[in-house]
Formats: sequence, structure tokens, C-alpha cells
Amino acid sequence: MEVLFSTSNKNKVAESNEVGRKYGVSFTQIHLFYPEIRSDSVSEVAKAGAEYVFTQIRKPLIVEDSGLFIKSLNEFPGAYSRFAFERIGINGILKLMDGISDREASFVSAVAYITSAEKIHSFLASDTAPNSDVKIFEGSVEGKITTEAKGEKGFGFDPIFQPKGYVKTFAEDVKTKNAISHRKIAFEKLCQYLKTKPAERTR
Ligand code: ITT
Repeated sequence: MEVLFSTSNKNKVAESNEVGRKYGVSFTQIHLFYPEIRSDSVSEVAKAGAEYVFTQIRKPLIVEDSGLFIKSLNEFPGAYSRFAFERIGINGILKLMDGISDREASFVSAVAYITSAEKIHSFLASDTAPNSDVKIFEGSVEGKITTEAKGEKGFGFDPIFQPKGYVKTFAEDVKTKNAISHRKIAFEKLCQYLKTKPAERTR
């Protein structure tokens, strides 16, 4: 089964296919622009994105929104992770965390799978959202922000995220990342769901 995945990030596609392979699901990248709504919730951002792209191509697809939530920074950058990564990057986060002993953080992923939408306009206005069929699958992983960047693999904030119970960052140990990550958990849930009614859910 093939599922279209609208994203600019090929790493996300590779990680999702690591999961999909076990289920006979392949995620194919399409890169269609969608405006990221301003929301603290990655689920809401993913849902609005999926609705927007669906109105462009009218085929079932997924959009994933993810972020790094740092407890002592009141969950910043959270759903604004892309913006934070582009503007201040890993070093900016390390600077913000300078001298802070509570380094607890989590990565969260929300995958929005859309199969239909009746109205094609005004998806950004909360009072007139399209009558869409969107399922959301979420995953999260707990860990901490390291005091320095370590590792070359992965992407984004991986070099400064050390999952709970492990001594290496995601960027040092991508095998562990693929086994326990927020994305792995969310896509596992999606694949389990797709397995239940595969005939109706292909494009
Ligand atoms: P899309 O086109 O799918 O939106 P993106 O890379 O912009 O791709 P997001 O909007 O979901 O992705 O932004 C999330 C940011 O959070 C991303 O740019 C990374 O910096 C970071 N992030 C998300 N998942 C991550 C992961 O597994 N490892 C490291 N950083 C991650």
C-alpha cells in the first residue's frame, strides 16, 4: 500500500518507511506547500496542513508535525520547532538552557491522515473548518537536553536529545532512534490502523 506524505523533510520520509516496511506500507514524499497555522498543538498544525494539501490534490495523504518540548522553557519550542531550528538552531537552544539544571524534554509527533473533505475553502477559519475525515496518530518520547551537541546522524535537534534510559543522543545512535522515537510510535499507530481496512485506504 502506498500513502502520500506531504513534507519538505526527506528524513521524516526515511524514518516513516523504516516503520512502514514491516506493514507493507510505503510512504511516498510529495512536497506541496501548506501554511503552518499558529497553534501550540502539533496535532492541530498537522490536521490543518493535511486539510490544506487535500484541497489541492484530492487524494488521501498524510502530514506530520513534530516538535521538541522543553519542560523548563515552558514547552518551547514545541509546535514552533521548525521556526526555532531555522532561527536559533541547536546552539541557540543550548544557550537558552545554559545554567538550567532541569533538562527534561520530549519529542512529539502527530500524523494527520486525511481521506476526504467536503468544503475546500476557509480551512484556516476555525468556525468554518471543512467537514473532513482526518485521523490523528500521536507519539512521544521522553529524554533530556544534553549540554553539548553529540553525533552526526539524524537531523534537526537529534544531536542534543538523549532519550531516557540511554547514554547516547539520537544523532549518535540512530538505531535506537528508529526503535523508540516519537515518529516511530506515531507511524506504528498509523500502520496498525491502515492494516485494519487496507482496501479502502489506498490512494
Ligand atoms: P515538514 O515539511 O514536514 O513540516 P519540517 O522539517 O519543517 O518538515 P516540522 O514542521 O514538523 O518539520 O518541524 C519540526 C522541527 O522539529 C524540525 O525542523 C526539526 O528541527 C525538529 N524535529 C522534529 N522531529 C525531529 C526529530 O525526529 N529529530 C530531530 N529534530 C526533530
